[in-house]
Amino acid sequence: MAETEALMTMESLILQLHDIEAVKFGSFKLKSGITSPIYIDLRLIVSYPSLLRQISHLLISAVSSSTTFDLLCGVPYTALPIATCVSLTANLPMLMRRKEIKDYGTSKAIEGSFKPNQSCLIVEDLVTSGASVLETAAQLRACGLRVSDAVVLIDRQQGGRENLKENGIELHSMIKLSEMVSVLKKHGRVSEEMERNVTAFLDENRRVAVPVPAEKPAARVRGVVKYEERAKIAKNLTGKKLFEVMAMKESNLCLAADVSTAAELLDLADKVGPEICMLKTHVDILPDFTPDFGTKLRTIADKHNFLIFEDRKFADIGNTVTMQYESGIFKIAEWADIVNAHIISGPGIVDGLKLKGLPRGRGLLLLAEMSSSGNLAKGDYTAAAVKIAEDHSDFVIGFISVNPASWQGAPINPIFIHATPGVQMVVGGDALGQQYNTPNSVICDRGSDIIIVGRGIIKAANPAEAAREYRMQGWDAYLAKCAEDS
Ligand code: 5BU
Repeated sequence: MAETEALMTMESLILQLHDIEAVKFGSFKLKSGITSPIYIDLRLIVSYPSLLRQISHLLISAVSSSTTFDLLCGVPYTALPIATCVSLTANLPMLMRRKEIKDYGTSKAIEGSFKPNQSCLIVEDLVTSGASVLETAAQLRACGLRVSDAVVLIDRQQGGRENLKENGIELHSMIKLSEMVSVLKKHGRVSEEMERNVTAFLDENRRVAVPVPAEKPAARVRGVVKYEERAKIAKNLTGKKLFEVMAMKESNLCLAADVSTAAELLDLADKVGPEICMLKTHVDILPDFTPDFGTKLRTIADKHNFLIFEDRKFADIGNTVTMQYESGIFKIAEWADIVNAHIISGPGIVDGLKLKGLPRGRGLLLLAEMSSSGNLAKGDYTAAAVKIAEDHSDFVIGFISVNPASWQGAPINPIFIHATPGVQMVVGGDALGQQYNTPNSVICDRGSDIIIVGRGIIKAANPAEAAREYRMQGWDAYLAKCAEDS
């Protein structure tokens, strides 16, 4: 297409969007929280097939000249019809991303047929900060797909391009907001004053940060102490080491290695090892457990520098747990750096575990909250866990918690670490009561330190790649929390 012809097409498209009232002027609060004098609602285009066709032709021409892709995926929901048209016109197979994970059926976040390592183009209608594109990219990457490009009809020129670039994605945009307004001005659709307003607005809002997810629990975290500082004040050797490993590996990711055999677990530990600060086991689910399991896992943990956490959830009286911890088939105390315990039986359980664990330099996490729906660990129960931890801070290294930022009473003591299960890239749950929050929500809004991820990683086509994505999201959230607090 000649350049003038392309410009005319663009102008005509902008005017048509204005005709159908997909572009509005006034005062609008955007998803990112900022107030804008211009609002664009592309959901309307589904009612105008010829416009939809023009848009998809334009999007294809923008990318097909430079790179080729194996697949495309629209960002839900407005871009889905656009992506479908692009897929049909370009004969490029399409994937669909779910925003919510179903708790029945296959629970897949990405629907469609694909193979790991295929390249996938993201199709979006409008980009402000780029947050929605990044969410979709994270899901695709977690499935082992390569994502390097996103094509968008309208770029609001508010940092989306830069935010995406920082995440390895090049943005191809058809229409920039400033161009759109000048075309509308040229054709007498907006006043000179409105054009000035929009230009001033753009100047003031060049970089909109990627927002935190919409669901916001009680309180934002204040008084962030960096992991390396907390390593210095932690009283327990294992707690200290955990903070050090996190700072050194830039990882606050714990893998919940709930696979079906010990052989599989050891293989997974070696593959995902570089990405994690801690690996969590349920040793009693492994049918091929042998006494050398601990030594083998320790070798891998030492190779990749992560800690081993057996999620044993001790719950009995002090005397019984000493035996459960040290003896039996599993001899947990011999190989697990960290174990956890319910406080239902009272502080004696900590005394019992400490008796066997402290001489070996081990650490204990107390279950102050749980991730499953309807659980009873809240209020006074959570407060009692904090009190027991304070009384045993030589052995207790922290908590299993879900929303420590909302805990009433004293601020969170930075010597204690918070590890949170129930983490996936999207909010949702499973059919048996598990509830998921995103890494960003867990670290930034809920005030936790470690994301514990199981099925989000082990069910991914490429677990190592998925772990890398979770590590980056968890770490970015931590950096954002530190930056916000400074
Ligand atoms: P998932 O696949 O990411 O849902 O796995 C979560 C893991 O964390 C799994 O091993 C649970 O046993 C563990 N877990 C949990 O999900 N919720 C809790 O409150 C506690 C542990 Br404590």
